[in-house]
Amino acid sequence: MQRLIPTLRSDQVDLELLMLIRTVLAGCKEISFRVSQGALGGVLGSTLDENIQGEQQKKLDVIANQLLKSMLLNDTNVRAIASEEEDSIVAAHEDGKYLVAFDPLDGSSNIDINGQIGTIFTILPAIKELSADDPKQFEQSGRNQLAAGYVLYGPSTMLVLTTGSKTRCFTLDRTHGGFLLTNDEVRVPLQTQEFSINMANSRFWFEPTKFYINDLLQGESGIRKKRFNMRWNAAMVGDIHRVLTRGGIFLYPEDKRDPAKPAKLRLLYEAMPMAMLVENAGGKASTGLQDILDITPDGLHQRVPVIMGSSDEVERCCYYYTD
Ligand code: FBP
Repeated sequence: MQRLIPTLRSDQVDLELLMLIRTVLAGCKEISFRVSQGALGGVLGSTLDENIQGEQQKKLDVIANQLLKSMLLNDTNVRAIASEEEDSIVAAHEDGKYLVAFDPLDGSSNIDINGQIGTIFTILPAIKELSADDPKQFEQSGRNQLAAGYVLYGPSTMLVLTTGSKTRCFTLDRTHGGFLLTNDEVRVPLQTQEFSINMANSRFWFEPTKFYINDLLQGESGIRKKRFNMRWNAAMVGDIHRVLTRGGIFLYPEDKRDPAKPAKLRLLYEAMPMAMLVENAGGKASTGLQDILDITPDGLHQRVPVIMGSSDEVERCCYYYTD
């Protein structure tokens, strides 16, 4: 089986970018080990602290963030980093060519129940004219991403990665500690009969979401004339992995729960990298009104509504938001 580095070399990926991807993955391998230790490693449970999102931090959120942060700040290719667990931009090397934004531990609510969790990351070019500590470094649209990926800590540890062309899957071989290529070209089926949304929020949804989901739930007797099934992992990394593997549509729409924060998922280190992976696998990623990759973030922790997956189904869903 082909290893990660020769696979990326065959894509003529820039050597420095390749080395940086290796740094990110070295952190993820350590996180994978800590996750697999669970209670034995004392990594379960919460801290008493809250992050800038107002969320109580899990011990593993902090451990994963610290691991990735220290490895990336030591990599001379890095100009600056941004993380879900860091209030603001963290400067690294003034002459670093790259920026890295990441969600160190996605699906935090699954940690204590041994559920699927993961690390999501994106790599952008550093803006030469700006200093390393200028938050405007990350005000770049998703079309500027040089690489995007996630590592899923599940029964096996899997890496899903794109460096601009294909979306590929690799599996961590624990015997020699390296990622081996297990799917050379991920393709999301155009159509699907599987949707993914937190139904518990339905009374807070805006009309377009209510109408769209209601039409799915009507199944064969409704306008869709076919039955739809539902899945919800409560971890975007797990839900998107299922969508990339067998198709589907994943939604985290805006709702009325908190008018100050109508959307939940973060653009820079959740929606943007996932959108690049899905689009490069032939799927579609939208807010309902525009492609997620066309948005330029105006803040490190900006939130956006998310609809992504099988392109025919996402297109159909977007009609409900544009009409
Ligand atoms: P974090 O765990 O990184 O904060 O991510 C947010 C998230 O857990 C997503 O992974 C997931 O899709 C969503 O929140 C689950 O939300 P809910 O708790 O409303 O089901």
